[in-house]
Amino acid sequence: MSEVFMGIPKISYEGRQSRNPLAFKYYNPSEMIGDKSMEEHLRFSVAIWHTFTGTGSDPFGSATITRSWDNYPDPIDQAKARMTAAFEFITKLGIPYFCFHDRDIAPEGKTLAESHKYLQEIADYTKGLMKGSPVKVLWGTANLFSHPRYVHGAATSPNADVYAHAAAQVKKAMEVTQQLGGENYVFWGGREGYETLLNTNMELESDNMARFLHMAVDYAREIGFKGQLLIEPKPKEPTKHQYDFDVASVLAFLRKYSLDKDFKVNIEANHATLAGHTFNHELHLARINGVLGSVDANQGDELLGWDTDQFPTNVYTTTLAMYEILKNGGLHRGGLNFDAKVRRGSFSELDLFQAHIAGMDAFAVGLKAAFSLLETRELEEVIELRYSSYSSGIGKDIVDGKVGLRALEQYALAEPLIKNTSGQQERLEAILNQYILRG
Ligand code: XLS
Ligand code: NI
Ligand code: NI
Repeated sequence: MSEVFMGIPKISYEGRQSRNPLAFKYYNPSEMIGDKSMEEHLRFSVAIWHTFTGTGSDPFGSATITRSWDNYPDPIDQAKARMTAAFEFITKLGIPYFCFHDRDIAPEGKTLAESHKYLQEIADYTKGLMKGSPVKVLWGTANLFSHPRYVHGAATSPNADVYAHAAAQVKKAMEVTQQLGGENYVFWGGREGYETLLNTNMELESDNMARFLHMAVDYAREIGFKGQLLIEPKPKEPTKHQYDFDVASVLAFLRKYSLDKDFKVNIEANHATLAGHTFNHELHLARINGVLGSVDANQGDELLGWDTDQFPTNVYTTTLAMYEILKNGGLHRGGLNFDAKVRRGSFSELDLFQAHIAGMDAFAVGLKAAFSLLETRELEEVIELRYSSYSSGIGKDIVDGKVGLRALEQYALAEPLIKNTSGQQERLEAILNQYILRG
């Protein structure tokens, strides 16, 4: 195979003074941060769909992006060329993982059997590329939203035939993910939601979704798939109201249907902001509930209300995200998947490299700042002190479950001196800036 990204060398670390657009300024894979290297902490991944199938089209205009690997009349040849290009790209960036949907890597056939056959052929081809390559699969998933059959959803479709088709697609995608050694399998509820309650049986849809996920858990066990199963919350888009709205809704769903032992969440920054939360709010909530599994590393635009899927360059956000991830003891089997697309105007292949470099550098800055913050415990100490009234006296009795309303009333009737202290938000924000800026 001839080189696709001609003239682009393996990207290396040159340090913050570098002006080389094709070098890392902060991401130094082998640099030790505590007892792990940056590479081990960050576990980056390339999203095949955005980076290798994105065309830049939007509701107002057609494609602005043509890729050199898209020039094949035969869709199977094209799929192979795309995967070959992806491996060169991922290797040149020194990224350890990639993520895929079944339909990004292989074309849909005229029948389900044909689709399965195509997917298997590309999976076998990919397996060949993986031999002797350090590139691995972070997660696989099934695209249950693009084809018109999924117009009313997949696992929440009112049409049982569609449900069955979706189940067959998940079965095959899971098998392929396993064959490629995927470390996780993701369920993002593409069109699992509703447009209007006037035509929707939400209770049945929700029960059916749970049945679907139980079948997936059973099948994963049956074939010995050891990867972590993940649900990716998103509040809206494409449907008006997506069922997996945010981490809190997903937790309630998992607990209601006894799926909480089998699933964790894959948190996407832009989905958090669409839900009216910060990225670190969603990571934090997942962490304290033991379900922080993986991350779709992107960012939205504060002025736009949709999933812009931009590359993450905001170091303030990456620092707060890495703070949660470090407190979680890392992402374990998960990683930081760039579910991000270059802007429509950034149509060159060079832009693809620069976008990933920008995202990797932003997370490297975030990692270092967050690590130092945790090492000095400046924020941790403030928080501990703020809640210290629960370490002794009446507070400890509350925490230990020793008192009820009667005992608390008695305590309060004695009118102990109530003395609140400042929350010091501005000082804490300034401290955070100090850690980011000394990078
Ligand atoms: C779309 C989602 C999607 C999932 C994978 O908004 O982010 O890309 O990550 O199906
Ligand atoms: Ni995503
Ligand atoms: Ni998204």
